[in-house]
Amino acid sequence: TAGRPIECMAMVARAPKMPLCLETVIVDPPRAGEVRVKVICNALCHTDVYTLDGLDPEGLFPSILGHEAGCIVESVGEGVTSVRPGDHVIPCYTPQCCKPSCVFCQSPKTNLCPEIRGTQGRGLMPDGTTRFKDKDGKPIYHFMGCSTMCEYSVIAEISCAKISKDLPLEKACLFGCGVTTGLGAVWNTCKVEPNSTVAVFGLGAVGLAVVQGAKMAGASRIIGVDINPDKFPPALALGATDTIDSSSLDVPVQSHIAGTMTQWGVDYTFDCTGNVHVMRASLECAHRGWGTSCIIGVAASGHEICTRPFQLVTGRTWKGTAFGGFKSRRDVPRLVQQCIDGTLPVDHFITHTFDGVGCTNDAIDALHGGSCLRAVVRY
Ligand code: NAD
Ligand code: AHE
Ligand code: ZN
Repeated sequence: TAGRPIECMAMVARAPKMPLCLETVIVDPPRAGEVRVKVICNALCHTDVYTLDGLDPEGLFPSILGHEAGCIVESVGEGVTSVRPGDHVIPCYTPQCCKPSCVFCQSPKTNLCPEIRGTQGRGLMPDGTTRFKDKDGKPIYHFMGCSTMCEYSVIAEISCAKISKDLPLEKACLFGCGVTTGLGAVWNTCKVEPNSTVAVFGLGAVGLAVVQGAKMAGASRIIGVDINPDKFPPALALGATDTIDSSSLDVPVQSHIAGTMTQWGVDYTFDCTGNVHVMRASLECAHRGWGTSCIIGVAASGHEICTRPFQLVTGRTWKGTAFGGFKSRRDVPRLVQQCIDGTLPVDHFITHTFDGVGCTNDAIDALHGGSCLRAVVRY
């Protein structure tokens, strides 16, 4: 197939708030610096649903969503040297160009390589064109530089993390977004120290990865907050010491944590909901004098955060993270290796599996159902 267009099945997001459409699409061969991959499985992240719901200011239609996948390289474009056909790769929406001239890749302080961010946000490959078209020849947009709700996709070489073949792609795909993000928020963005106290708002896959990462970092108290008590058993199993159903409180959850459960708040807090009111609560229960609150959740278009500046004057820090601060091509292979070695179990995140790209709407229903962490669709 190398060098030729591939006809295959994809779930196309035709319009906001509409179910995905199972369609035959044409996937063009990779151009210079690009890689065409066979998608073996794709896990659904809340951000896919958020974009499909029309909440992403960068959302485009028609597009092929999906960004948490396990893939095998099918063919490579001119000049590609870091991967070859047959390699197992995780597409990463945060690329890593590694150029000496990239001040972001050269800095240990960030993972936010901007090399292809402009075209990625416009649903295009780095040369400004798309590799997907429908049966009528009409272009379909890319999404987050990944577009993995398709049997084949084309991604930039700098977005491809090459991983060991020893971890089944069904598990490895989790490192494409949510699990990596939650762990990295704790380890890289906040650098949670042993004996720290932590609160986690939203106990989906991202929040539970924060719980798992905090436990591994040696946190002494981990408070899990959700409005769905079904999320408490997995949180407790991963190391949460307390759980709060914030919908059943008669005081603001920040006063309950900083006031009732603790005197001054907790050392680190994480928003894993995308709700700006929760982000405020999360900041306001960070410890007076030194508490840090990290925003992980993605807020809907037009929503903004607010708090009294006094919250910052009195020593709290508000920060955020993308992909947990991990440098994708360097760090994803390391996380996969930790999983193979048994020091980073991830099986508990896979609560649902489906067979066939056409089942992606079932995965969306599962995520809406409330008991789902990650639904993995095997193609
Ligand atoms: P999810 O839908 O599986 O989990 C969200 C959880 O938040 C659910 O358990 C839900 O019950 C809970 N929740 C909702 N409203 C709440 C409230 N008011 N108070 C407390 N809990 C509440 O989603 P996910 O896949 O775990 O993703 C979580 C968030 O992180 C999403 O906003 C997603 O877009 C974002 N995200 C960001 C990054 C990043 O790099 N920054 C990466 C992955 C995901
Ligand atoms: N496109 C949106 C925001 C979406 C967003 O913030 N995405 C996160 C990743 S969510 C993964 O599930 C992110 O890392 N953003 C950094 C980036 O460069 O996209 C908007 O508001 O325009
Ligand atoms: Zn995601």
